[in-house]
Amino acid sequence: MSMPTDYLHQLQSTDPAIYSALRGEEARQRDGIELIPAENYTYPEVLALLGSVFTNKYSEGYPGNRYYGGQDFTDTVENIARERACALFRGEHANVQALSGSAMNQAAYFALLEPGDTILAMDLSHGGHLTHGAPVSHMGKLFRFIRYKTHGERGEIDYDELRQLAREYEPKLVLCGYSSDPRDLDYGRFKAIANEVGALTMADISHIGGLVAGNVMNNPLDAGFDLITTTTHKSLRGPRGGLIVCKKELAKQVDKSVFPGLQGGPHMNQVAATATTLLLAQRPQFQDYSRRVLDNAQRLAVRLKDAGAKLVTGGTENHSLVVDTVASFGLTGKQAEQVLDRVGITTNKQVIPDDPLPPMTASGIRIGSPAATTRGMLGSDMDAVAGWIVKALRWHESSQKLEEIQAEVRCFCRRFPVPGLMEQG
Ligand code: DSN
Repeated sequence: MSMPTDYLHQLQSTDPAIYSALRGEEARQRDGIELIPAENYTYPEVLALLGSVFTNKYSEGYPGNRYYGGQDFTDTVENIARERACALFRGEHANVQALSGSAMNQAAYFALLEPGDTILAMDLSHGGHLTHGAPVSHMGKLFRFIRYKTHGERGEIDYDELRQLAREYEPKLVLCGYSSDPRDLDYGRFKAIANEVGALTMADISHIGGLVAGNVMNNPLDAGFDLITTTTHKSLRGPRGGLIVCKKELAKQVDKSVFPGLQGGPHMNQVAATATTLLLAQRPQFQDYSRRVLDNAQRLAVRLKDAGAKLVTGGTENHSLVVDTVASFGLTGKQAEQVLDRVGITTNKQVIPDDPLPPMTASGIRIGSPAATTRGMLGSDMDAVAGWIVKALRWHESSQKLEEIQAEVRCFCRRFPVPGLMEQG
């Protein structure tokens, strides 16, 4: 299946500047290795639905109870998406309308809390997300966040410290989940601590949503969590968007919080694409894919460590890893990201725990395996990728070396088609 080509030809004559940028982005995605852990290559079916006539439709409200007419088909797709989300994550109720991750988390907080309430959440530099209470985010201003950190070489959560914080601050919500932490979490222990102080439990599994759906990582709902949030475009491979899955008793307040509390009309092209993503995530092939994502991340971690790189947390239990580039190569995260961009390997600068450098410079880079795995790369391919990363960062002052590596990367990428691209180069 390919993108609707007639639309694209029309675009070429209507808006050549945007058409040419689109072609440029296609080539960038095709000719380089995508290692940002939050990114992926979605399915051709999802690209088709995102570009479909569902984008024309306003659907404020929920199936069977909308503010506008003409909802036969939108109701069908939203009901299917909700049912599939519940089945996949073993939840009782799902809201599939959040426009993306930040909106999803904001809606979840306002479903459960009043402004000023206390939330126990992970510190940003230890892997938490902006919406988990970073002082620069609106959420950080509206709620009182108490932050826990990771500890030791393995970067683990100290659950005794967490319990002490919970007893001292009596949060109304215990929040776990991360955007940059290579470890799995013990949701049972989070839940037990929350129970002790009468707090609700929420897990933001945005990064690992696909890995939980693929049953290769723990599911917080199995441990009795009240609510999970996940974006749909990361390890889950779907469209940009957010899902909230929760207990039945929270259904009404969650739905009211998303609409009309926070958003207006949902993007029904995105909801339709989410429905198809959730169907595809139920297949055994998706479980195999999820397992390969973990295997590839571990292989990358081992090879980078063998080559002398220092990994924050020393390794990985999920799809991602963080390299301390200052300690390993004498480069800031920003410099390392730029060097790797030059050879066609895309990563992102990343703060490390209690980083002395600001986020736009950072002491590390974040690397992840979901996108490369989607293209069909396996363990031996990860050996080559790790080799190029280390060579480029070591020889960053040699333009000739960087050009050689870029040529090798480009040639390597031709073996791995990008799903949904019309021209594979
Ligand atoms: N931007 C996403 C990430 O990179 O983790 C989360 O907001």
